[in-house]
Amino acid sequence: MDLRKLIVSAVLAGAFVAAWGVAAVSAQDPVAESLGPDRARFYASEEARSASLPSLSVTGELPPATLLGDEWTLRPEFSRVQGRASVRVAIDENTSLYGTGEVAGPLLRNGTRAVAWNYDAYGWGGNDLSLYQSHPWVLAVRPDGTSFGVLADTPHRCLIDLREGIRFESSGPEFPVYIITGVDPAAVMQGLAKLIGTMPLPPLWSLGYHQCRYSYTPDDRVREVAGTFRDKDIPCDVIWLDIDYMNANRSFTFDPVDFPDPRGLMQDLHADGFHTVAIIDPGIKEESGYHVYDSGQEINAWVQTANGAPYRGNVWPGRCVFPDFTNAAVRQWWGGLYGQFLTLGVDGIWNDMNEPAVFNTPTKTMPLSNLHRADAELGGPGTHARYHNVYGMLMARATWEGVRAARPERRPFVLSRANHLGGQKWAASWTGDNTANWNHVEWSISMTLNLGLSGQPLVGPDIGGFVGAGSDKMFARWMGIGALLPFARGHTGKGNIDKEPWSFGAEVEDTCRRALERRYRLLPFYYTLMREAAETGMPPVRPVFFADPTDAKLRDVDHQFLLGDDLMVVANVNATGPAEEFVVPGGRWRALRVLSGEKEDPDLPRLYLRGGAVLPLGPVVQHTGEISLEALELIVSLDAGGHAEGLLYEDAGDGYGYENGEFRLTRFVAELENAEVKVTSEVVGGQWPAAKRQLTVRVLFKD
Ligand code: NBV
Repeated sequence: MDLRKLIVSAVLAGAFVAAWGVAAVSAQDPVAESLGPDRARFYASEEARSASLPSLSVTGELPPATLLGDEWTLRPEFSRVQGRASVRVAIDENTSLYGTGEVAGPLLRNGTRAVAWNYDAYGWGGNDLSLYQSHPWVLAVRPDGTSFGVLADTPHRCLIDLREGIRFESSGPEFPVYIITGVDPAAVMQGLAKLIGTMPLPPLWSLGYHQCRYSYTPDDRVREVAGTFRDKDIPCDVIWLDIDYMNANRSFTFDPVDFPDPRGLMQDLHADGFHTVAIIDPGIKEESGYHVYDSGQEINAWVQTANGAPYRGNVWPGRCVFPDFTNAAVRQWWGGLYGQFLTLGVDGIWNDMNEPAVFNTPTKTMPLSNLHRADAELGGPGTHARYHNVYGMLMARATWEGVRAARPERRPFVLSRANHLGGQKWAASWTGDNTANWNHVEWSISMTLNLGLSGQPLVGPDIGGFVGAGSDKMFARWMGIGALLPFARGHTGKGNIDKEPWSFGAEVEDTCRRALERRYRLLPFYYTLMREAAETGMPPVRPVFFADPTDAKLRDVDHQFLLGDDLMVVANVNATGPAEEFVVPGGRWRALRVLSGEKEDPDLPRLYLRGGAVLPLGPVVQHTGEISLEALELIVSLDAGGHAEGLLYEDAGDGYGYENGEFRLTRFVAELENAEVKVTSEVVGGQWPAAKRQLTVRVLFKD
């Protein structure tokens, strides 16, 4: 049914209906549309609806809207606050709020404010309202566990005020609001994924450990760091090249003196089982003769000032112009630049400074009056005020699409500092320039969780801290935690002390080795969770309240998290230990010591396996290229009924064969029968033949 017609006829019928004592519908009344039993969309008015531009976040296919029935009780109240568009959704008492993207501080967001505005927040702390990414989205969990989510569909600067209910206030035009309801938070997360899409399945190597610093240079230092991992038997998959590999900070170039033979370097690294990720910044040096500037100039690729001239701002290379990623031809050109670059053997791409950050301006970005020549599908030409928050996301999109086109047989891996709600389709995230202190160790967990609850599953912090030195203990404990988060990368800033796993002496080195061996043993499980995230939008790392959304004591737990549904991590987030008190969700949770090495290491998080779970573990390897699941260990933790089950997803680890059935999804079931535990396996998905392998089964008996 055409909703517009329906509303018009309702307006015409208004006077008549009013005579019967029912409110008349006018063009100024809010519009409420149903998009199925658990989704609704609201506009401030019919006028606001017809003026609304295409969504930059909601890209999923939606059914035709129908009129929302009275049974739908969650209704946003639209108003204007000091001239700005504001929307409030009331919450019942004891409703817990989460999400809101990349926010510092505790997991539970009730009583907080954040401003969705991508910002170069170097050295950020707990009082910063805007970090690098923007996710105008809130997940609400009621005391009985039923849940809903509210999405403010605006790319404009937007306050998210959770001091009294849920309120969004934007300096842009009126915006639509989506509300998703669900029986529990997981159902809402899956509903969100239907609106904003999911992360594509990442290559397996990107789930290994990554080592970075600003910067490893010259090339021999890169080789030395890589070689030390192998010499010391510390697992690692990826070495990163930060900006000093470039020729005077020019994106898509290598320094001819410090990196004279990039192809040779990548070959050596590959031969040793490493992948490399190289940084690419959006600020392009304004310099004729530089191939990126020249080719961009030919298509007039740059964001413009209000007068239509190319906008110039200073970043690392000096005076720069900035590609206008809102324009398809520009994205195509930018994507094309990777063709040549990747032939050098670079495996993944890191997009930095794409808020976009600009030096020497009070706002640290470009003027809001700058002009973008955006595609009609994105809303057409508009100011930087509209496109600021999606600049990084669209850069990541151009990168992802370019890398995919250049190497269609492999899965792109892109990391982006700036991003926006829905941007998980094109890039993974890290939490920017954090600081080596214990707050930041703890926030590594809450931020990863809240980004996961905002649609971004592949996230982690700079393990060890970008700013400041920190202590030995802090580094060891941070590695213990970071090794269990989805994106595991050690990184630190220029001039800072060394922060490789061996930089803090033998004891810390041992802890780091154990932490990373754990991660690698868990990779079969982690990869299975990543595939679930790609399919359904469920984050691989979940708050503990997901284990029982009705349990009030699980709602504000900051130093624990779940991997999938089955593995609970209890972390050490301060200098003293072992881990402070922790909460245990209902059911059985058994200590999992097999992943701790011969002796319990108090600096590593403790692990607990849910009763009812079968956990697949691989062997210790030095990098993902060594993984062969011929030897697989199953850890069985039976529930009270003597039953347990678990899933294992396997495929080639890269490429797209899995889209044509070249994968295997196996369900393992364990049953206690007459004092014997019987384990069976069944292939439940994919056309890869069942593997012949050596299975070791361990049953955890102690409660
Ligand atoms: O490229 C240098 C750094 C990078 O290491 C860091 O991770 C980014 O967040 N980059 C910021 C620019 C300079 C920061 C001081």
